[in-house]
Amino acid sequence: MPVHARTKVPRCARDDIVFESNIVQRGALRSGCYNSASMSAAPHVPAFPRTIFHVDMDAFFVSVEELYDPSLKGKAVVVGGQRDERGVVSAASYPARKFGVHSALPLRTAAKLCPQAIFVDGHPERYRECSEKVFKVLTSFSPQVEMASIDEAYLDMTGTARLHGPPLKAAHKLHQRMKDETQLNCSIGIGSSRLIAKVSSAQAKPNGVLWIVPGEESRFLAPLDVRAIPGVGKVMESHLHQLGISRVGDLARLEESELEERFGKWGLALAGKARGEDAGGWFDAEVGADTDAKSISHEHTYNEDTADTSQLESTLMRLSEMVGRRLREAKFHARTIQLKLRYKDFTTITRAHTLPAPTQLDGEIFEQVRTLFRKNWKPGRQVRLLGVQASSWEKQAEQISLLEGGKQQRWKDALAVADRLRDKFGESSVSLAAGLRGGFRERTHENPAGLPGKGKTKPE
Ligand code: TTP
Ligand code: MG
Ligand code: MG
Repeated sequence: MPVHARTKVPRCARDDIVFESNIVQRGALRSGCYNSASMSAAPHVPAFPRTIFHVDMDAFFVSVEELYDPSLKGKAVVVGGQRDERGVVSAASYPARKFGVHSALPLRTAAKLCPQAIFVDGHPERYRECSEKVFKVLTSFSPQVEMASIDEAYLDMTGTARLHGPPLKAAHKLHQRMKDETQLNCSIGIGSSRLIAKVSSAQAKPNGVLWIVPGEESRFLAPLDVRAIPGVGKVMESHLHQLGISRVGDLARLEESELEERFGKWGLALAGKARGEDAGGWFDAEVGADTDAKSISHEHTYNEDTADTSQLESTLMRLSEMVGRRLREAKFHARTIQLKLRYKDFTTITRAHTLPAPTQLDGEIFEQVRTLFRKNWKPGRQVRLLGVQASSWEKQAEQISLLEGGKQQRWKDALAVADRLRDKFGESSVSLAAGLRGGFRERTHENPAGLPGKGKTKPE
């Protein structure tokens, strides 16, 4: 018999959500469904509601680091760099979050808020490897999987009841399989839309499963802060506050036309989202349909600002190598290369160049980005951050000219060897000569492009 475990309430405590700990599972898994008592007044339920799972790993980078150093378990841990470094927190453990530490906070602020925290450098190759394992587990469950970032995915589980049982049972099975295969905890939100699944997984965290029964969407969303709606950021929040709207329920009560008048297309989408619909933006697409990443980028923030040309260009080389590697992993060829340059006073410029033929070679990316840098950097001016971005994909490189072909192929072969060495010995084990002085521990400012599951629904 399941036991009610109302002592372990979700992060934003909701009296109306009943969480049960399933005694078959480890005691820690909290599981429940949102199904308000007044079902007689239930709104319209579609005849064939979709069943979407949103799976998100708990404190992902921290949990991966704990696998390598179990002494970190249960402690306040910050991943992303050392306490006295510039740059930002990538991930914070749940004990660290109690002190107000969260992703994107400056490391030094995190150290002030939580002096006892253990600061750990990030290891992107470890996270990518674990992300691939996560993806494998998910695809063993449903053929329709779409990774939405390095640690989360949507699964369309509609029509899988005969195979996996009803939603909560299927989610327990998936949760257990994830734990067995990756040793990591995840939280699973289940709903009739991607939006509901995403919001409910956040409510279920950490280590929980939450099913929003079809028909209950609006009632589930109503008491939540407007920020719980994906896409509502600080700016939109303050616009809404000015209108006296702070909860999703307030939003749902507004006339659609009023929202449209004030915020245009986005206002209309917002009205739909407040009812729990996949209205607007990429949420409209079927799971697995809108998948291709738009760009791949890497950035580096210096501990000390610098105006040293060779150091700056070495960093660009290293960033180009990292971008090139990700392009090759994702089997993309990029036509547009962009430089990002942030000065000491935070003035930031971005400059892009479109290549005559698409590339995935480190040297070609570097050549372009260095040209952009030399054209746009004012020598002597202190630089805080550099970034390299590749975009405008083409699946196949255009016909390589016969003369150039041999050279290109030799580079490709050499880079394939370098990639294999990096897989084995870590990101910094191989570098082109110019990159050496730019050597740095990777900070994990990478966008989620080229993730497993992006652009395809089955692993290769
Ligand atoms: P999240 O899933 O947002 O956060 P999380 O897994 O650390 O914690 P939880 O889901 O339990 O709330 O992000 C996944 C990883 O992505 C996170 O561990 C680190 C990385 N990340 C960054 O590097 N920078 C960021 O600003 C964010 C939000 C995440
Ligand atoms: Mg997560
Ligand atoms: Mg996530």
